[in-house]
Amino acid sequence: RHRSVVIVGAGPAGLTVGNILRAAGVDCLVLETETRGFIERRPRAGVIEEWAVRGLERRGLARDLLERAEPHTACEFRFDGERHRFSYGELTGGHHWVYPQPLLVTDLVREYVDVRGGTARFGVRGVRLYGLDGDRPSVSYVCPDTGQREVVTCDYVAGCDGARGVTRACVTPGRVRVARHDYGIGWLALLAEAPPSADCVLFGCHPDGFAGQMPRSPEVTRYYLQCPPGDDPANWPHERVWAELRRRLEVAGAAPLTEGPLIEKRVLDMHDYVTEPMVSGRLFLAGDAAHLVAPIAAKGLNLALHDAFLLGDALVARLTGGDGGGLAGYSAACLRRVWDYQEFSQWLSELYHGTAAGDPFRAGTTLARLRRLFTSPTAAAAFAEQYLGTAARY
Ligand code: RFL
Repeated sequence: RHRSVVIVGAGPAGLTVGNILRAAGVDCLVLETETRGFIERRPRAGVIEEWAVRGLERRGLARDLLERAEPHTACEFRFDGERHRFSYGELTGGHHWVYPQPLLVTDLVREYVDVRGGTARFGVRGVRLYGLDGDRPSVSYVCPDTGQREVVTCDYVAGCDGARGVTRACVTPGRVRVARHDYGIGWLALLAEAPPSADCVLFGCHPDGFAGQMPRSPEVTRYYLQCPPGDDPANWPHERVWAELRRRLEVAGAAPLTEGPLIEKRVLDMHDYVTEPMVSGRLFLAGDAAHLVAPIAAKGLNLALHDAFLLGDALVARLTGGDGGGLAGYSAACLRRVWDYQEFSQWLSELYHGTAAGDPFRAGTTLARLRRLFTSPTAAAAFAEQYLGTAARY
């Protein structure tokens, strides 16, 4: 069997590429290790930038999102025992959208499979890629129903299988460089079955460690607590989590935190990588498969969508009009935004974690950086631009 494009991974990147291809009548196959039910419920990101929502909308993929997502126009820093509201909406007229990733994935799968008639195989095992340097690569996988290995030839492979996928390892050795950065910091990522404690994102920059709150829905709220990397979530029973969140987030004049049962508790080690170029022969990497950005600045999903728009459009131009310019420029066009967001995440990491580094000098410079956001309009404008992802033309 032959397909124009085989897409490995049904996350936001893979499903967006699939939808763009199907809208142009390009035949493709999506291969996913998990079940459809599982990916529709997997909790992760929730903050989507305005340009990304407009990109989805232009491709007919934002109908439900625009009906149900909440625009957010402010965040609040809490440090030195005080709250400091940062109204980036007032400053720039811009906003973020809060829309939980499982809802976005549910919309994208429905549109791809049920509306645009795309083919997807869920629950596959053992995906392998062959012949990527030739003009007829192939992909094989073990089909869950039969246990048989199936082989599909194709023109292009889209590697959209996330940070733990297999496609990144299939690049031709020596032609691709992976740049890595390790923050040496862990975050305990929590989902609480409780309404948000404040109407906006909270960043607690405390000498005992960072704590954050991100509203997800009226019923569910995400919290983060800085912890040692590799820490065991079992070290964080309910009482300890809420005591630590209160210590790091509660300040004078703010309502107490709204507690609730913790429905997710996992430790994320803060690290980044960037694969350069994001292309090897006929394999094009997109999203977390190509680059991981620690969730410090909530940028990963946005970068995945940016790649997917460029890759989907470039594949359509190549396969329907013979124009290979988009594919030739794909990696460089993605990487400009990737490096910009990586740099912002690194800058923001110091803002979040610097006061807890155990170094009075870093604590001093971090507090100066925090105060500058509220005393210098230029510093505030620069932060707002990067936070919203509107900083540069890429
Ligand atoms: P995904 O979403 O990981 O999807 C990859 C898909 O590939 C499948 N897969 C395979 N399929 C076939 N064969 C294989 N060998 C396979 N191996 C894996 C997987 O099952 C999966 O379905 O990657 P994609 O599409 O690149 O999307 C990236 C985003 O999911 C990710 O960047 C964000 O979730 C990061 N992130 C956040 N990003 C934001 O922009 N804003 C946020 O607020 C935000 N919060 C977060 C986050 C990530 C988190 N975690 C869990 C790392 C919060 C958390 C806790």
